[in-house]
Amino acid sequence: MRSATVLCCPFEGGIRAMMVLRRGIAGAAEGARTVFQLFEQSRPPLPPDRLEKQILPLEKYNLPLSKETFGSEKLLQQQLAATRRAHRIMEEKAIDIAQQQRLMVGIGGDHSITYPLAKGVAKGWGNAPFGLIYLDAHFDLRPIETYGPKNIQVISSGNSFRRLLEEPSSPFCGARLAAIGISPSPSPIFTQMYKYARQKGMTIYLHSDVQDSSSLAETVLSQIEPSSRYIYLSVDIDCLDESFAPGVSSPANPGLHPQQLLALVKHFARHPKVVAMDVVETSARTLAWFEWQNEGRSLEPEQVRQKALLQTAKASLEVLETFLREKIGEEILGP
Ligand SMILES: [Mn+2]
Repeated sequence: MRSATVLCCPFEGGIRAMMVLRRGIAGAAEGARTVFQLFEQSRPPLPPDRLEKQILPLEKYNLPLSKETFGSEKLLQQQLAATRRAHRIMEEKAIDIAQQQRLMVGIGGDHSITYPLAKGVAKGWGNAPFGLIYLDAHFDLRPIETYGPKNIQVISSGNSFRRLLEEPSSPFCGARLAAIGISPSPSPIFTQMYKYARQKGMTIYLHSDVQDSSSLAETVLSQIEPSSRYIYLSVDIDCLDESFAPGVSSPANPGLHPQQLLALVKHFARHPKVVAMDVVETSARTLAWFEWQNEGRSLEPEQVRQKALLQTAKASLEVLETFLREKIGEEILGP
C-alpha cells in the first residue's frame, strides 16, 4: 500500500462526557489541530494520490462545559447525541478511505475516536477478521456505564476497546487484541479491566515489560497476526513517560521512552497487514473538572500549557512520520 489519507479529528466529546462525571481534562481537540499543523509545516505538499490530508469538521460536537453543567444529565444526553453524530462522520470517512484501499491515518482527539475509525476501516475492508494493537498507559476497557435515572450511556475515551469487542458480530476479538505499555494501578477499576482483558484472551504487556522493542513487536505480531486478515494500530501518546508527553489528560509515570515507542511503531508499520493507525490524546489540558469545582487545584499557566502541548504534539508527529515513512516511502517523506 503506497498511498495514505491523514485525517485530523479534533473531537473530545469522550473526555467531555467524563468531565461531567468528574474525570478527565479537556484539550485533545486543540491537540489534534496542533499535530496536524506541525505535519503540514514539516514538508512540502505531496501529490494527493500518495498523501491526502483532511480536517474533519468536528468541533461543534464538543459541547461547552461550565460549572453549571457539572453532573448535568441534560448535558450528558446532549453530548451522547453529539458524540454519536461525530463518530458516524468519522466512521463513514474511514469506510471510504479503506474502500479506496488507502492507509487510514487518524489524528485525535480523544481515544474515543478509535471506536468509529477502527469500525469504519474494518467495514471498508469487508469486515474481515481484524487485529488491533494499541500502545497506551490505560486499558480503555471500562464497562459501558450509564448515568442517572434515565440511564444515559457514557461513551468516553476510557471504553473504546470494550465497545469494539462487544459490538455485535465484531471483526475484533480479544484473541486478536494486544495492549502494550499499560501502567498498572491498585484501583479496583484497573483490576476489573485487567481481569476482563485476560478473560477475553488479550495479549497484554505492561510498560515495564517493554525492554527490547523489536523482539516484543515480533512476539506480539506472532500472537495476533496469524488469525488476522488486517491489523489496526492505535497509539495513545500518554503511553510515553510524562516527561516526554507532559500535556496529556492522564499522564503516565513511569511510562515508555520515545525511542521504545518509535521502535515499536516502526516495527508494526513494516507489517503488510497493518492498514490503519491513529495517534490520539495529544492535549493542551485546557479545562479540568476540578477547576470548576474550586477544589484548590488549577492547571498550569497558559505559557506552560502551550509548551507542554508543543512537546507532546512533536512526539505525536514523530509517531505519525515514523509510521508513514515505513508505509509510503522514504523518498517522498524525507529522512
Ligand atoms: Mn487511551
